[in-house]
Amino acid sequence: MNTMKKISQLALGFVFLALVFSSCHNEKKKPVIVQKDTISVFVPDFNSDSAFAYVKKQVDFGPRTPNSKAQKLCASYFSETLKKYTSNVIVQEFTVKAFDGKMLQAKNIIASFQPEKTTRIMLSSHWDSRPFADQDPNPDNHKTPIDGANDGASGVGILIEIARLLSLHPSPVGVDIVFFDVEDYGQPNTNDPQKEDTWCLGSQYWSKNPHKQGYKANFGILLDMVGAEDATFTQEGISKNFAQDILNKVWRAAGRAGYGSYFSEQSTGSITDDHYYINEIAKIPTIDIIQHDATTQSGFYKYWHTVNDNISNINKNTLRAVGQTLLTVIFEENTVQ
Ligand code: AHN
Ligand code: ZN
Repeated sequence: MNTMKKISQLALGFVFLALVFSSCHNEKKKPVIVQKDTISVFVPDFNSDSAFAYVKKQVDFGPRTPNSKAQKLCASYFSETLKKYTSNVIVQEFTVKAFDGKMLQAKNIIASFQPEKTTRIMLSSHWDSRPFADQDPNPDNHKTPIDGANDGASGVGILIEIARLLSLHPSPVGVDIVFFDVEDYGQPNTNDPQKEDTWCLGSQYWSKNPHKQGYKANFGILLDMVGAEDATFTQEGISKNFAQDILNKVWRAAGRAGYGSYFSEQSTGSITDDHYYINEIAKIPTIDIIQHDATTQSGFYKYWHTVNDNISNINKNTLRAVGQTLLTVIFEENTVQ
């Protein structure tokens, strides 16, 4: 037996004993097999009431559309709230030109946990809401801004709850939480000639100008429309092309967390979402956890870009399924499953 092996087995024995002696608290510990020893890894409990309250708080500002007062107030709410959970909060301010020629003031918000750690996971979601309900069955609503309770606020609510938990329980790997602005001001699908790259302007900006020079994460997970009752998350095309191993990791974690029924092995079409630019430009392998609904024509959430994407259609069980899965990924990273 060589020296390296001896040291690693001793270290494992120590970890094992240390955890047995600390296991008298009623905290959740998941058994994980490492070589021949079973060790327990602490995974915090996701609080779905808390996450729901973070979703509602955003929606209560009104639609967070670019250049609106709600956008300003909600951005301040994010920095104030995240600063309670970490001292490393960066607000990236920029201006982008929309498909309609409008100049949009935008803010990406980044909260980092344990920035000194080199092994890092990046979690993201967009926080703006679409200024036009152009998929609403009633044409009178096509110019009405949406609440975006699911399309935007659900992912952000889950990530603020994770920020709260990371402030109480430091994770074994570093985590960066990124809220992208101006994802949802894309060109409507009309007969007009379609322009390129009109969606995801905030993530395009961040991918070309990361908040820290040379920023790297081992992998990324984007959340989009993660709050509807009985949602199914399928394996989306761009995620499969760039990061099949991360899909496997997250889908397995969902199973261990007890939420495998939300995560389907089915492969579905590619979606131009923030993760496309994170993969293509920033080169961080990133998946999109996004609801697929086989019963709608778009394949998206049934109230996607309609005035019914409001708080009454947000479900706490789905928020918990996604949140607890992410916590399992974060806290079991660097262990052998
Ligand atoms: C397109 O429709 C090209 N992308 C949809 C991305 C999206 C919009 N996600 C939420 N809202
Ligand atoms: Zn949208």
